[in-house]
Amino acid sequence: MSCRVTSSRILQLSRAFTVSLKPPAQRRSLSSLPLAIKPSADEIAKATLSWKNLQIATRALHRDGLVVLEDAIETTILDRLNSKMVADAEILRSAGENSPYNYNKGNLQQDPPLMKQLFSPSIYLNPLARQVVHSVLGPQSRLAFISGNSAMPPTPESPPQSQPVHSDADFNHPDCPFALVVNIPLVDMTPENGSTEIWLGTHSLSNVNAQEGAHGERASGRINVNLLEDRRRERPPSQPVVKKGSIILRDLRLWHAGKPNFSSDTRVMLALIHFAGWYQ
Ligand SMILES: O=C(O)CCC(=O)C(=O)O
Ligand SMILES: [Fe+2]
Repeated sequence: MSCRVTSSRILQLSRAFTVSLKPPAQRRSLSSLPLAIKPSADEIAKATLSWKNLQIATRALHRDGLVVLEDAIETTILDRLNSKMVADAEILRSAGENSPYNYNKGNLQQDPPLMKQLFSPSIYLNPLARQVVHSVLGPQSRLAFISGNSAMPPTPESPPQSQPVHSDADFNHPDCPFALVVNIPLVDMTPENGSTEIWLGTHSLSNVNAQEGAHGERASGRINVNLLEDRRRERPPSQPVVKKGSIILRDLRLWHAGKPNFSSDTRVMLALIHFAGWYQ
């Protein structure tokens, strides 16, 4: 049996490419806010994104380095985990200089407790997130890092407690998607409570030579300020509002920064890092 590429197939393919081959002038007007997908009731019931939404998510990750899936996790389980992690955060913070903080004491690196009562596959093995991860990183990608970031109040008005803009890929890495962070906020995230600042599209600019601070140092992966100013003119950063129940998928290379929490409640966000099967 022969396999023929028909002319209508060629037309379909060429249409698909026309969409992605935009001239640079059009690219400059891209939004600073992330693309958000709201799966339908049918997609949620079947625990499967439609091909259309999977395509939208995959393309957003390649173009922006980040995409949001809204209403993807039932919130009761998030609330229970949040109560425990907010209490744990206070204990971690009380260790002061010995607490596991990133850049500033108000930004804790905090692992979720892997207790049976607080475990849910919809968090750690979410089928919609896995579908997108597999689409971008390949089917044998693996979850290799389970942790979280807690933005702790109170924040002094001055100096502001922003993290330096950085890439979590603070080591030599391939120039293609090789790792995705699945971020799961346990509460609504807003600029008031320290929604992460994101610099869409910077994943493809990522290069360890443009960073300051070596891998393993507390303040590693900082992006050179001249590069930041150039990028700000082209596509400025944003601090999006992300509703509880959402899943954020972020290319590990993307520039971002933890921001001050001006609310009175700790903001916990899980960070589950997936690597391509072929990566090291
Ligand atoms: O907490 C956040 O919003 C981001 C924290 C972060 O990027 C980090 O600690 O590496
Ligand atoms: Fe980070």
